[in-house]
Parts: sequence; structure tokens; C-alpha cells
Amino acid sequence: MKLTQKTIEQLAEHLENAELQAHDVVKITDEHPEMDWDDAYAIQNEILRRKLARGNRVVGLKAGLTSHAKMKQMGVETPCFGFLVDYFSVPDGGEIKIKELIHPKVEPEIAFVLKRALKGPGCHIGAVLAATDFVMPGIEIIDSRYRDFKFDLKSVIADNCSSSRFVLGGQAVPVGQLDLRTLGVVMEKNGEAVAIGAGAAVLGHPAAAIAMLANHLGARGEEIPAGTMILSGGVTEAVAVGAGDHVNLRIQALGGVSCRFI
Ligand code: 0L1
Ligand code: MG
Repeated sequence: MKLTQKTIEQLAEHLENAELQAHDVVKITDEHPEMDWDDAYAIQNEILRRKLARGNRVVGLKAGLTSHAKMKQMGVETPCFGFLVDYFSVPDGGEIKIKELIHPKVEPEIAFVLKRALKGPGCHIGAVLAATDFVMPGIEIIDSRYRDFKFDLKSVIADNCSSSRFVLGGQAVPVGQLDLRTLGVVMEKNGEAVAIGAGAAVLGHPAAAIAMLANHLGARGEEIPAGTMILSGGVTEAVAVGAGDHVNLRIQALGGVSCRFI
């Protein structure tokens, strides 16, 4: 690690304030080019610690930047992992207040819910499928705290991978009868299809994103606990939204989920 504990705490406060007050900031590597990957996750962990101390609860995990479309859109080459807390969760069909966010975008995701814990290293898609209770459709609302969504991978990891809100809905379907690679995904904004894809856009198989998360946590001596909900990553590029927009996601065999921005 290259940053002191004091700097990690200051950067966590800086980024969390930007989230809570809905204002943007410049990417933190501009002032701290020396920071390394462990520093980036330490800042994210410190943001989580602050939220837990305030009484928030973790309700899920996420893998981000898991499709080539997303990596290309954001100019990075590796996935990232973050956490989801209680107030990020929006009910199916619910309203999301634009004034609480900076410059939100939506992305279509396949959400996994585990019946058994997963621990790396060596976790693979077979282990993920065996440990999965069901999958369901999810809309993730990302909202980078960085000006114009301009960042590098270390900055975005520190910023909890742009996490801000998510909506789950549709049907909870066991994975046994599904081929997650060929599931068709259609996301509409105001009735118009704006993002179309299939599950294989996520690392060839969405379960590979969950395996990567288990291996990432395993390298730190942690596991994904049984019962955890995990967003496996945007199947397509993210789409910008504003007040008045209605977003509807349909995933083949899993049904639909929607939300409205006010
Ligand atoms: O969930 C995601 O794929 C987002 C990861 C962070 C990068 C971004 O803000 O697009
Ligand atoms: Mg995402």
C-alpha cells in the first residue's frame, strides 16, 4: 500500500460526501497517482465502514465492468467489485429521485442469489451454478462521483464502482433449466429499446463474474456468504437517464423489472 491510513480515511470521506451530497469531484488519482490496488479497495472498505457505523446494512455485492461493451465505454480492461447497502435498493416499479444523484445511468443486469457460500481461489462457473439459488432481472443505476464519468480503474474502485441504486424484479428462476449465455436482454427507455444483448456479453457467461468475485474475496481471506445477492455486471453499455424517464428491462425467461426517474 502506498497511502497512509489518514489519507485513506480522508479520501473515503471526500468520495462519500460527494455521493451523499450529490456533487461531482475530480478523480482521486490526479492528486494521488501513487495509489495502488490495495489502496483503492481500502478506500472502498472505509466508505463501507462509515455507512455501517451510521446503521446501514449490506444487502448485496456487485461485479462491474464485466462486459467488453462496458470496458470499452469506460476505457478500462479489468472488472471491479463493490458493495450494495440498504438505501440503494428500490422496489420494482419504484421512483428514483434525480436530485439525490449526480448523472445517473442505467444498465441491465442478471442478479444471482446464492444458497451456499462461495470461496476462492479456484472458484469456477460450475461451483457458482451449484451454489446459486436463483437468478432474476436487475436494473443497476450507476452514478460515478467523478466529473463526466471520467476515471481510471483505481479511482472507480475507491468510489465503490459507481454504485448508487438498484431495482430487482421479474421472476426468481433456478439456473438448472437456463442457459445464461443465450438469455436475451432488452432494456427500454420511455418505450424505446435502447440496449439489447445476451448473457454471454458478461465475460462469456454471467456466472464467471460471480466466480471472479469469489476469487477476488478469497485472495483477501473472505467469502461470499450464503444468501448473498450479487449483480453480475451490465450486459450492455450504460444509458444516461433524467427526470421523467421510465426504464423497463425484460430478460428472456426471467420476466421484467422497471423504475421511473422523478
Ligand atoms: O456496474 C458497473 O459496471 C459500473 C462499474 C463502474 C464503472 C462505471 O461507472 O461505469
Ligand atoms: Mg453494473
